[in-house]
Amino acid sequence: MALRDIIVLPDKRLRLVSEPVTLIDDEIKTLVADMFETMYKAPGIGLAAIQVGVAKRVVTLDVSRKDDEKNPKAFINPQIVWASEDLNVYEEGCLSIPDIHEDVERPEKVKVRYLDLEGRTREEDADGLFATCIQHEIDHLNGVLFIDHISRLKRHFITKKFTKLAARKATAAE
Ligand code: GNR
Ligand code: NI
Repeated sequence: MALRDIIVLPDKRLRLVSEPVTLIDDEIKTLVADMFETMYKAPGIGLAAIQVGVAKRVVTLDVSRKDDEKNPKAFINPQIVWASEDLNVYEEGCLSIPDIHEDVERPEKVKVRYLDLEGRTREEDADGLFATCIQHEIDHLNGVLFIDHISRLKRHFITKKFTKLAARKATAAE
């Protein structure tokens, strides 16, 4: 297992549409193990493979509370097959957009279809933080970020902040 670097805005790879996994081989299993390690270390409650620079439809997630037992879940090729009409607002953050938190409205409940690590098709009902997080992660697989769900004005200033930050870091490195 190994920690991987998490890419941050304005890295253009965050806008890629990730490719479906066709074979769950050792490379995918290593990727999943590395993603769990990277996610727990961050710490984060979810991670999409593109956040470690791999454009494959792989997600890790653990929304268990701090004092409870760990509940690591891996989703290969996840898709939302049903979403409730009722919506929920949750203050979201993203490891690829550090230190920014904004309210996002999404369906309150969803049904997710995915492959487990043995390649079996599974379905799971999600609500609460789990529903919010899995939708946030599936967005990543489609090149969508939570700031795409907030006002244009806020998104504009957040994008600008990270573009400036990257320019400053590039200059400092010279
Ligand atoms: O760690 C994370 N917390 C979080 C909080 C509210 C809604 C979504 C998330 S996901 C985020 C980790 C991350 O960036 N996953 O892509
Ligand atoms: Ni994220």
